Amino acid sequence: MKKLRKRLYENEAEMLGFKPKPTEKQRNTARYNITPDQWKKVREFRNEQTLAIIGTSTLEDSEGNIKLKWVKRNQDKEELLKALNSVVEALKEEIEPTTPIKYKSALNNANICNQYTLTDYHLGMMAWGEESGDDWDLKIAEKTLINFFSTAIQQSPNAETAIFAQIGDFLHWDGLDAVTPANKHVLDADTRFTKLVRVAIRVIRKIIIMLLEKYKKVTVIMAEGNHDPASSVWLREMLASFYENETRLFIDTNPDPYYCVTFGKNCLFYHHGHKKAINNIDSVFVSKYKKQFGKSEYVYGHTGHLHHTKMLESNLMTLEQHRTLAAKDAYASRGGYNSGRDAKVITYHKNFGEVGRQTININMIK
Ligand SMILES: [Mn+2]
Repeated sequence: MKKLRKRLYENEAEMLGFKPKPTEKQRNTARYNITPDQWKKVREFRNEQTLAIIGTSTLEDSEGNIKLKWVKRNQDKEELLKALNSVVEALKEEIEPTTPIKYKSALNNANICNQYTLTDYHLGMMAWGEESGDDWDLKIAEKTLINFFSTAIQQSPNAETAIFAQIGDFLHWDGLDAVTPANKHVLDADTRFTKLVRVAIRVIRKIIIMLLEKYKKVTVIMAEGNHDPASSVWLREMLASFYENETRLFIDTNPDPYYCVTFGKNCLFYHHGHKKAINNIDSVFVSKYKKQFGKSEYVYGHTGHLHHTKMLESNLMTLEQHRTLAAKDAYASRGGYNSGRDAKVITYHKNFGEVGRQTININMIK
């Protein structure tokens, strides 16, 4: 039989029939090889003793041999011990083993969708750190965006579905001249348009591969912004035909700058914010997507454009204006627009709406 090595007090050793050690020191540190049954006996003995014994006295002869031993017991404590034991017994009778906990399939991954929210990335913009706080150029922007997606994909919960919501101004400028399309304001650019187009295509393709590796189904919104009304068109169309055979990927090619994705009971809207601001956009979304809105229980609208966070809730939906990961250009810096830099992954549940979010700050991915 397997033996246990246990430290026993002198009286316990004696109880089991061992000869006590000759000296006080040896007795204090004595260890014995005992059977599990003997150990059980010792524990029972200890249980009985602990509460009730309040002290012991011994009478020794001139050679140190114990002649007499008194064990002082507390009558009340003995009674208490008995009472406690009966309570324990009663509790044991009343406790019924629980039935096994059922796995909630309503909380599994198929019911979750992660929205990678990216806006105003201003790829191709040039910012000089010394002047506006942080450097920004094509190289930095490409590296930062890949870092964002690898961090964000790693941090977001497992899910079957993802939305890549690019809400506009992905490209800083929109043609051979680096100017704003509407007012022809000259922009700080890095540098040649063909180079910008190449990097844009390359980085979006990399992101799509990363997303398809994690998700069974991916929807891509390439929203129009005021900086890239034409480039967002060719980006959407190019991606749609390039990935024609990728059945797990859906590229939204809607030419109207108001976009809608539904997921379970969620209705998700996107608009850059250049045509309609966050304060009165809810009715525009609803009027354009009455059917999708009517079937949904949780409704969210997402915008960008102004580079700073704003959240509000109307009677129709929750609205959120997002920050950007991009650095400030000289125009923003000189104008005193100093909002923080981050991007978010928002997690929606089919039945419960938004259930979580991951915020990736620029300093996590620099
Ligand atoms: Mn904008």
